[in-house]
Amino acid sequence: MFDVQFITHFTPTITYVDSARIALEGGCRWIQLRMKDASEAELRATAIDVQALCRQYSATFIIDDHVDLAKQLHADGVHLGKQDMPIKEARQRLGMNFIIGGTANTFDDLKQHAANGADYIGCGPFRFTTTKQKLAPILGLDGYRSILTQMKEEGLTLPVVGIGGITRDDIPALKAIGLSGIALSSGILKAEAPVREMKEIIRLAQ
Ligand code: TZP
Ligand code: MG
Repeated sequence: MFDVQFITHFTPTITYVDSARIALEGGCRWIQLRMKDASEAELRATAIDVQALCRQYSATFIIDDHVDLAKQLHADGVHLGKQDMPIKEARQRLGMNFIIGGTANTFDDLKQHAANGADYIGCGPFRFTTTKQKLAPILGLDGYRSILTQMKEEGLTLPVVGIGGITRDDIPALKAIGLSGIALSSGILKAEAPVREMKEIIRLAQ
């Protein structure tokens, strides 16, 4: 199974909750609530609504950055970047019953996250995207091949999800090189028919 994670992102036309609903209606079963620059109150209220939706669809619900909120709400997990709470500390706070994802831009990042107890890695960027600021160097397929080869050499087996500028057309190649899945945002939010786009992505991921 090739996993598909939908990551929310601010748009002037689709609310965070509606975007999660779109992804779920399109068959996605893994939502990451990412709300850069939102107030604590807005984040919390949205998280409660998105979590309820995810429960309706039996989907996994994880929150970007906010470990304590994830714990309070009994979310399924968190996703942490290199500037966020260290994964080791998050694991201490959350215990083993939460999913902890970590962002890696290099094999060294990945290795460190694995040693610190990450459950999966979001690895990228695959290509340029405006969804994230201060983007790390582009990996492309060759970057992933190199990271996946080094993982094999060192016996690391945790799931690696590709991220950054991924569209439906990339799925066959990303599957073929051995990634565990993809995480995407604008590929859905900027699509003409977002639910249909997610359906197509889920179909290609099967
Ligand atoms: N990190 C790199 S890209 C990204 C994050 C969190 C968001 C998803 O990007 P895209 O290009 O909109 O799918
Ligand atoms: Mg972060």
